[in-house]
Formats: sequence, structure tokens, C-alpha cells
Amino acid sequence: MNHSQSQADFQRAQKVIPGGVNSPVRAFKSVGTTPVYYDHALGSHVFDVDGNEYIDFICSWGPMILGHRPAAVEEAVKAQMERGVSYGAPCEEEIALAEKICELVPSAEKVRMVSSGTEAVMSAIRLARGFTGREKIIKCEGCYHGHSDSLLASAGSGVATLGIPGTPGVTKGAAADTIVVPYNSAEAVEAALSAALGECAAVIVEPIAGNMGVVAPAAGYLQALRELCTQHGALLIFDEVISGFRAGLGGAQKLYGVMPDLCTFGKIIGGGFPVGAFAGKAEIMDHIAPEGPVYQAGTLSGNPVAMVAGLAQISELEKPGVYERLEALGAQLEAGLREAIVESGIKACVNRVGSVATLFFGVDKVENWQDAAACDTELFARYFRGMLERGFLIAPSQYEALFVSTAHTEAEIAAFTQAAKDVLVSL
Ligand code: KE4
Repeated sequence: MNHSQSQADFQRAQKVIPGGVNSPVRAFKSVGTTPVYYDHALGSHVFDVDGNEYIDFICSWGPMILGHRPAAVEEAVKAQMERGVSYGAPCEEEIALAEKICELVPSAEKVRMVSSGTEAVMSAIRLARGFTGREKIIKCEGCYHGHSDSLLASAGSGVATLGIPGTPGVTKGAAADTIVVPYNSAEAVEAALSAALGECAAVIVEPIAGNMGVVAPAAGYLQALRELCTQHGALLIFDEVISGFRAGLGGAQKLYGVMPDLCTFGKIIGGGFPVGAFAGKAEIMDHIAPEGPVYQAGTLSGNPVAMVAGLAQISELEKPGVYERLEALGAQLEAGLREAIVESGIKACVNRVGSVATLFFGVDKVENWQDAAACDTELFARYFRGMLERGFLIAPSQYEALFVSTAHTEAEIAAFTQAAKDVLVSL
């Protein structure tokens, strides 16, 4: 494939944008090549500035669950564009989306809209601290909750010790109230809660992890977190920025039947437009300004275009058979990748939940970050480049997910897994 225009664009971009990108993973650094620049997209396909065509399994990191430019969303957005694109004032569209989320998400009694997943999680953490009057939070290694300071803490030494800054610019103070524990270990959460008795405001978790690659919750794990939080007076926060409306209309909390106290959303609920939201019990949410004392605000919160895009996307997802189709396509993808592993003899494994999956290289199982960290990321990079040259766009990192949309066809999934087999055999 010719990538000369993308390479020229990347050179140009690096002169005026740090790293040439507006989000680090897009730079393709960890996969040893340079980014392709998108010219346009439609359905399950992306077309780059060099005229190359790809089948897209990034899907904008999750929002494009109906594929690119679904007609219903496009119609709703075009109609809103003729009414107004930004108000900084209440509008009926924001009420409608909040009502829809409260209707479909079991734990949501009230919702506050924001403009990104990071903002949603940052606000939920502040609310948990304000509501409980406690300062510490517990998060899992390998889970990513956006880039607010409290959540950019790495595991200190030992299980229940305080976090250390995960990046320059995060102060020791900001990280010190974050305790980092292994994912899928209720015992580690219990130890952390006991070690910081009465000090933990919340335990936050991706109920289906998507940021160390896809890792499903172990049987009983989420229920155990629910019980521990109740026992210790800490709030349970489900970060459903990926799993919300992806794992089903009610998200992972409905899929696994575990009710968090607060939950966060992004991606799908904006239909591709900048959006985030945090939701939960009214008695907790009513502590948010102006109803309560916990300050939170946003210029573009409840933006009418994002609201109608999210509403249109969710109403498409409510149609019969949508999640069954996503499950079937996801199962076909998983089966094809497993076959590719067997035929190639490569040491690898596949994790999948519904329409998100990850092919891990160099390991036999991935159930937490410690397992994921052992992956052969160089082998993944070679796989990524092989798939790119065969016309398949996958996330440029071993620690991300493949996203399937309703726009993908069985034939495209089959072509993907055949290409994966060819690449694995060549590695
Ligand atoms: P944003 O601020 O990027 O909208 O959302 C942050 C966030 C919060 N919680 C979870 C579970 C998330 O996955 C994310 C963001 N996801 C990444 C991809 N894994 C976004 C891609 C990127 O960072 O460029």
C-alpha cells in the first residue's frame, strides 16, 4: 500500500501538534509505523488520504457501534444543525437523553452530561468523595479511566499501598489518595479497604476491562466488589465508557446483574460526537451543584447535537435483534481468531465479550494486568502491520480492543480472520 500522503500529513502535523496527534495511541508508535490519515468513512469502511480502503475494527474506539455515518444519526444531526449547534442553555434534547439513560440503565436515577469519558469519571470521583466525606479511591491496575490526575496513579509496591504518579505532572499528593490493586481480585480490594478502614470513598472498575485488552470480570468478582463496598461504606463506580450500550442496552451492570452506586458513560451515547455522562442514585447525584455542594460544570455539557446523535444511535440499538447480531459477529470473529492461532501454532489467546475482543500475543491467558504485561508486543506490532497492509484497521496497541459494529458483515469478519491466519502463519 502507498502511504505517501499520510506520511506527508504526519510530518506536517508534527510541526504544530505534539507528536502529530491529538491522542497518543493514534501515533502508531507502539506498532512501529506511522499513522494513516483518514479521508472519509462509511459503514464498516475507512478510506485514507492515499485512497487505500480498510475494513475498520477501531470504530473510533467504540462510538461507531452502528458503523460510520448511520443514516438515522446523520438525519438527526442534520436536522439539529438547522436549529442550533450549541446553546450553553437547557434544551429538551438533553432531558430526552437523560430520560433514555435512566430508562435503560438499571442504576441510573439521575444523569449529568459532560463532554468526555475523562470528565465523566473525574466528576464521579469528586462526587463520591463529596458524598462520603472520604478521600481515598481504589482502582485496578490495567484499567484506564481517562487522564484526570487521581486516575493516573500507578501501583505502588505491595497490594494495598498508596499510588504513585503514573506520569510526570501528576503530583504525589494527587496520586497518594489512589490505591491500585490487581483486577479480578476481590481479596486485594478487601485488603485495601481494610488497610484504609473508613477512608475509601469509592472503588472504581471497568466492569468489562477494555484497556489492557479485553478482560472479562471473573465469576463473582463484580458481586464481591458490590458486597465489599456496601460493607465498608464506599461507593462502587462502574466505568462503562466502553461497556455502556456496548455490552447491551443496560451495559455491563445489566449483563452481570450488579448495581453500582455511580456509573460513567461516553463514546456510544454521543453517536460519535464529544460526550460523557455520569449517573447513579438520586440521593447521591443530588449532591452535584446546583442541587448540592459538589461543584461540576461544563460549557458544552448537554450539547444539542451530541444529544440528538446519541438519542438516534440508542434508538437504533433498541431495535430487535441488534445485540444478537453483534454477539453473532463477535462469536464468528473469536472462532476465526482461535482457528488462526491453532493453524499457525503461535502462542496467543483471545478474550471476547460480545462485540469487543483482543488477540493477545505470547501468552496463554489474560485475566489481569500482570498477565497482559507479559504479552509479546513486538509480535503484536508485526501482526498489526500485516493486517494494515491487507486492508484491516485494528487498534494500534496490544492493550486495546477490536470493535465490531452492526455495519460489519459475516463476509468481512471471515476476510478479517482469514487475513489474521495468513499473518500469524507468516510471523
Ligand atoms: P475519553 O476522555 O477518551 O472520552 O474517555 C476516557 C475513558 C474512560 N474510561 C474508559 C473505560 C475508557 O476506555 C476511556 C477512553 N478509552 C480510550 C481507548 N481505550 C480512548 C482512546 C484514546 O485515548 O485515544
